[in-house]
Amino acid sequence: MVNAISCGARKLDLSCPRIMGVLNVTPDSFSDGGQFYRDGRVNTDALLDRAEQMLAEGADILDVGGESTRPGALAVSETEELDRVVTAVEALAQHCDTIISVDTSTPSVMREAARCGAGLLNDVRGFKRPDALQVAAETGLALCVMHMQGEPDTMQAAPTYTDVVHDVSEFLSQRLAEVTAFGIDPDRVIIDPGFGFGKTAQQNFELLARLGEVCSKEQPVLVGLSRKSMISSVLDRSPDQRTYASVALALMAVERGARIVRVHDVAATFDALSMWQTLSQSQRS
Ligand code: 8Y7
Repeated sequence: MVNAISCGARKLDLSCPRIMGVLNVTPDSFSDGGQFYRDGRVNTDALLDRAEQMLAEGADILDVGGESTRPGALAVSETEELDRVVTAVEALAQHCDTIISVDTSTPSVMREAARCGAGLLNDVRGFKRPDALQVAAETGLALCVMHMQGEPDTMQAAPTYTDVVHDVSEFLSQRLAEVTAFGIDPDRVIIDPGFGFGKTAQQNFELLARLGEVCSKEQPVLVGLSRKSMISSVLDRSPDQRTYASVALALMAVERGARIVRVHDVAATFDALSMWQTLSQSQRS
């Protein structure tokens, strides 16, 4: 089991579960869209305030995204995405002492983000765009490789699997082999089953129930369950009313072996995971 991940100049110690806080610089992300990006520009002051708050609350990584991948989201041009991400990463790298992750599938954005001080490339498309893997390899940064069936616009139409856990697991193993064949050290790679990306609510819950099977590999597993619509398949809650359910899902994922959770509600998640960590140490001693 890999116990630390090299994120460029920084190392992420994974001896306890880690929290990735979500910071979208988009006008239209489903949960925090428009907060830090309005009228065609990044609101750097608001972004830095929120970043500082998340770090104070216990975030270990900040995940910056310039493209919304929610179904039906507006397409963003490469120049626009570059501008959003570069502005945000430059500001965060200057002011915050933390690992900056960039949520992108665009090779030019990966390259520029690395130049501005990012430590982790988080690609929901699994580095499948032409040149993505080559560019990611050249940056020397860590990679989060995620499973998605289909493309954001159509992925929820009719997701089908023989066995969702087996299929996702196989995909991640294959992709890991392809990534390392590009010369990327396995200690730079995180894997992610991609909750909500081409999966029905039932498939998402099955994936969570059997997450241990995905976590049995060498690579650390990251999960994003925060405020996702699988919650609304059980409870009638708008995204900003999904905090308690999200904390419960994060805890269940960590209990099954996930090492990093991507969340909107850092403070609540930190308290819950601190209890988990304390309990797991008591069991050992
Ligand atoms: C995930 C993610 C999103 C996830 C990773 C949302 C960018 C949708 N979800 N990245 N990104 N894993 N690695 O609901 O599950 O936050 S965006």
